[in-house]
Amino acid sequence: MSLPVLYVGNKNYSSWSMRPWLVLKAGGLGFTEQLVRLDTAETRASIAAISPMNGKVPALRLGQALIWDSLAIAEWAAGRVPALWPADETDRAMARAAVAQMHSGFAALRRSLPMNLKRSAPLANPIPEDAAADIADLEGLWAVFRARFGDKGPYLCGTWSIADAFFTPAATRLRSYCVGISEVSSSYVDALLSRPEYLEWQAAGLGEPWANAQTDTI
Ligand SMILES: N[C@@H](CCC(=O)N[C@@H](CS)C(=O)NCC(=O)O)C(=O)O
Repeated sequence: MSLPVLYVGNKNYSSWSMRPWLVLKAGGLGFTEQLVRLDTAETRASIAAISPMNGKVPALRLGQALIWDSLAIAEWAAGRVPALWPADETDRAMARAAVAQMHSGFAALRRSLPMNLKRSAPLANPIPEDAAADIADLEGLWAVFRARFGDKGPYLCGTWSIADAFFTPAATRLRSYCVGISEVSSSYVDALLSRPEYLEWQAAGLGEPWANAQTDTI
């Protein structure tokens, strides 16, 4: 069978695309990728042709089948490479809870501080209250995990897992918008953003010529 195809959005801006891409890379799973440009007049039609279920990227094509959600793609990868989740049953359930929270929550953080790898400046206005509350929750979550797993390594549950893939775009936001964070959060952000897989994604994102005026000027 031919290699899976991962459809992703612009690497500078598409946080949901980055997550499964990091998981597939970290799991050593072979895939080809196809970039669909976001925010153009053709985007809607291009994505609908690829992923009609939700009209969004990422999506993973497996022969005749399509997986159209970042977490489902990560779970498919973990079916092949179980080490993408922590080995211990309780640790794994905790990691899944953290991923579920990231996948369904932190909406204000995502809305007010959109991913933009090229940015290195605070928001023009103070961080809105709801986004600041999300950042406090995020830091609280990270602190609990780092206190519990700190002796096992620098990632959320010690060794790198799908949970780290899900928090990497959040880490880029804290860095891009120069958000003041705790020492614990800061070391975790550094660990995530110095991974070779992330650096490969970042280099591609920084090299993209496309701009999103709305995101770039907040
Ligand atoms: N729940 C989806 C969210 C995917 C999503 O929102 N993708 C954005 C890009 S990051 C998208 O495709 N937007 C379509 C558009 O902007 O036209 C997932 O986890 O994969």
